[in-house]
Amino acid sequence: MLRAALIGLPATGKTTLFQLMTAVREAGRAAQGRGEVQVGVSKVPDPRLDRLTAMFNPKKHTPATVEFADLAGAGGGAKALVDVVAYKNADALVHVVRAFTDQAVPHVSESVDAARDAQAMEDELILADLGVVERRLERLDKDLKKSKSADLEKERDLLMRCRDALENGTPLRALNLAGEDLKRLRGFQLLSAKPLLLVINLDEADVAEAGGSVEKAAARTGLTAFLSRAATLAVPVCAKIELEIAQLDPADAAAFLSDLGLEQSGLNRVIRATYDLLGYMSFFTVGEDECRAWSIPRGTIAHVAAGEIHSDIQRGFIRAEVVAYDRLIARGSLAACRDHGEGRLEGKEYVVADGDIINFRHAT
Ligand SMILES: Nc1nc2c(ncn2[C@@H]2O[C@H](COP(=O)(O)OP(=O)(O)OP(=O)(O)O)[C@@H](O)[C@H]2O)c(=O)[nH]1
Ligand SMILES: [Mg+2]
Repeated sequence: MLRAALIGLPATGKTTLFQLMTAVREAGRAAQGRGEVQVGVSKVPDPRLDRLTAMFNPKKHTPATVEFADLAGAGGGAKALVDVVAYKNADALVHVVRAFTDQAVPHVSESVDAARDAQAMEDELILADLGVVERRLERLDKDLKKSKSADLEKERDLLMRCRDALENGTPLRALNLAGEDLKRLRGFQLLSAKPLLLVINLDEADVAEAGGSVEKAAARTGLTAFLSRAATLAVPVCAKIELEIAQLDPADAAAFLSDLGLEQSGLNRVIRATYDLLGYMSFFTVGEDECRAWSIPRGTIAHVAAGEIHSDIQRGFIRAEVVAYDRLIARGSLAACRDHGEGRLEGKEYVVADGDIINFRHAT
C-alpha cells in the first residue's frame, strides 16, 4: 500500500482534508497531540475504471488506494516531525501549506505567507536529514578505519554527496537518486528524499480565480520560485469549499465545481497527484465478478505485476493476455479486440503499460 503523510504547521487544514479524503471522522480521534497519528485509506479516482465498470457491469469494482496519515502540526520542531514520519514509513510527504486568510483561524507565525512556510518546512526536513547523514558518516569513518570495505566506501561517497547537497539547502529528492543509491539510503528514512506534494490551501475566491491551475495559484501565493527549484508537485485546494462539496449530492457537487471552473474536486486532485508523484500507475483486471485497478510502479514487468494479485499467479505464470485500454474502449469488447488482433500474448518480461487490461494465464 502506498503511504503518504500529511505534514504542516498547526491549523493549515490537514485534518479537514484528511477526514474528507478518507472518510475517517471519529469525533475526538483526530490527530491533535504531538506525535499522534491517524491513518485512513483513500480511493484513487480513475475515470477509466468507471468506464470499465459500465462495460462489464461486474458485481463489484475496486479502485486503487493510497493510505494517508494525518499528523498533528509540526510546531514542535524538526525532531518531532522526524519521529512521526519515520514511524509511519511514508513513501511521500504531503505538505499542507496555509494560504487562506481567515481571521478566525490564528496562524502560528501571525501572518499568512505560504512561501515562507513552505521553505521553513523544507529547511526542517533538510536539517533533520543532515543530522542523520552526519551521524552515519562519523560511524562509517570509524568502521572504515578498522577495516576496508568497498561497500562501505560507496556508502560514504554517496552520503558525502548528500551532505554537500543538504549543506547547500538542496533537498535530496532534487538529486534524483536511483537504483543502488536509492537502496542504500532506504533504511535511513531521509525526509527530504521523499517525494513532496505541496497542497496550497487557498481562500475560496483565490481557488475560483486559479480554476485548478497550479501556476496561477503559485503566482498568487509567491510559491513560483519554490516550486521551480524543489522538484516538487503542487495542488491548489480550498478545504472550506471541499467541506461544502462533501455535503452536496453528486449532481449538485458537479455543478458547483463547474461554476468554480474546476473539473475535479480538490480532494480527488490531491489523491491523484499523490499517486502520480510516487510514479505509480494502474493496470486493470476485468470480468463479471469484479473490475479492479491494481497499483504498480512505472516500469514493472508482467511477472511482478502478477504477484501483485496473488503469489500463486506469479509462481504459475504462463502468459499475460493484454489489451490496451484505448483499444478496448474503441472496440467495445474484449472479443472484438481479439477479432482484430489487438489481444496480445506477453511473457514475464513484458513491461506493463498504464491502463493495460490483463488476464494472467497461470498453472495451478
Ligand atoms: N477559512 C478557512 N478555514 C479553514 C480552511 N481549512 C481549514 N480551515 C480551518 O482551520 C482550522 C484548522 O483546521 P484543521 O484541519 O484542524 O488543521 P490541521 O492542519 O489539522 O491542524 P493541527 O492538527 O493542529 O496541525 C479549522 O477551524 C478549519 O475549519 C480553509 O480552506 N479556509
Ligand atoms: Mg490536525
